Amino acid sequence: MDDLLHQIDSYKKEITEFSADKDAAETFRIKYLGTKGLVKNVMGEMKNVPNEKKREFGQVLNEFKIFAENKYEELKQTTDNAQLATGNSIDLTLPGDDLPLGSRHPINIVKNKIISIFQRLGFAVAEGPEIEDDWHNFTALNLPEDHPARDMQDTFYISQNPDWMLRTHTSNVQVREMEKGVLPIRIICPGRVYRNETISARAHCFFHQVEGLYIAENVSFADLKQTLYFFVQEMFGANIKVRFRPSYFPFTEPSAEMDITCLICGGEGCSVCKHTGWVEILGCGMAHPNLLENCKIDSNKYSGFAFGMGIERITMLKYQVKDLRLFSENDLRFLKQFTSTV
Ligand code: 2NL
Repeated sequence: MDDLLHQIDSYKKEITEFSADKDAAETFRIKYLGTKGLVKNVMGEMKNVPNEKKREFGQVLNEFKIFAENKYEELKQTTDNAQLATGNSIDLTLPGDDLPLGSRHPINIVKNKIISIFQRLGFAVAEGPEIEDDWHNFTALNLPEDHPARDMQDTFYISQNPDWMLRTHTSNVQVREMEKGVLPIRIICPGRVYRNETISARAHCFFHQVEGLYIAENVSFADLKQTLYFFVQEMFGANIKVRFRPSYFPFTEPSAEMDITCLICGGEGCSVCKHTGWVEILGCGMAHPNLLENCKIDSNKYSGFAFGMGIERITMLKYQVKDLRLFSENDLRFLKQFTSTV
C-alpha cells in the first residue's frame, strides 16, 4: 500500500508542476481524468486494498481525484483567459497554414525523361508555334492539299485566316529548322498538338508529342534503329526487345512502326497487347526526299531519319494508365501518384 501512496504523491507533484501552455487543459484531461487516465487507474487499485484499510484509502483516493479536477479547472481558466486576452481564439503569432505543394504532371515527367535520353545522344530541343500555316504543317511535309492522309489529321482552323490551323504534329518545328539551312540537324521537338477527334478513353482533341529528326551525310536506317533501340532501353529497361513493322507516313520513305515487348505480360500475351506480346510505341522512317527538297536541302548529298511518338501513349504504357482523359481532368488524386526528380 505504501507503493500506492508514493505513487499518488509523485502524481500530485507532477500535477502541481504541470505547465499551462496552449493545449495544457486538454492534454491534462486526457492524461489524468480521461477514461484511460491515471486517476481512474489509481481508483482501480481500490480492489487490492484490504478491507480494514479501504475507508482510509478511499479518502486518500477521493482527495487525489478532487486535487486533479481542481487543477484541470485552473488550467482551463488560464487557457480561456489567454484566448480572451488576444480578443478571440486566433493566435496571430502562429505561422500560417501551409499551401499545398503541387506535383509534376505525369506527361511532363515522361517528356523530361525522353528529352534527357535524346540529349545524351546529342539531340537538341527545338520548339515552334502551335498555330501554324498550311505549308509548315502539311504541304512541306509531302502532304499536298488533296492528299488523303490529311483526312486522318483533321484539325481546328483559325477563322481570321483559312491558311492557319492548330498544328497536328510537331513536324512543323522540324520543317522550320530545315528551312534555316544549317546542317547537320539533330533535334527533338516536344510539344502539344491538336486533332479534331471525339474525346474518348483512347482519343483526345489534343495530346503531346515528341518528334525527332537527324539529317546529315550518310545517315542510314541502321542509325535510326540503333537510336530508337537505345531510347527504349533507357526508357523501359535493358531487357526490352523491339521489332520494326513496315508502315506508311507521307513524310518518310521507307516508313516503319516500332513495337516493344509488352511491359504488362513480358511478351506472354495479355489484354493490353491484345494477346500478341507486342505493343506499338512510335512511328519512324527515312526523311522523304521531297521533304528535303521542299526545304531546299540537297537530297543527293543529305539523308536523314525521323520519328514521332505520343507522350500520352508512352506514359500510359510506363504507368499502366487506362484512360487518356485522366491526363486532362486535373484530378489531384490521379496527378499526385507520380513522383519523380526529373
Ligand atoms: C507517330 C508517327 C512520325 C515523323 C513522325 C517526321 C518529321 C519530319 C520529317 C519526317 Cl520533319 N518525319 N516525323 C516521321 C514518322 C512518324 O510520327 O505515330 N506519331 C505520333
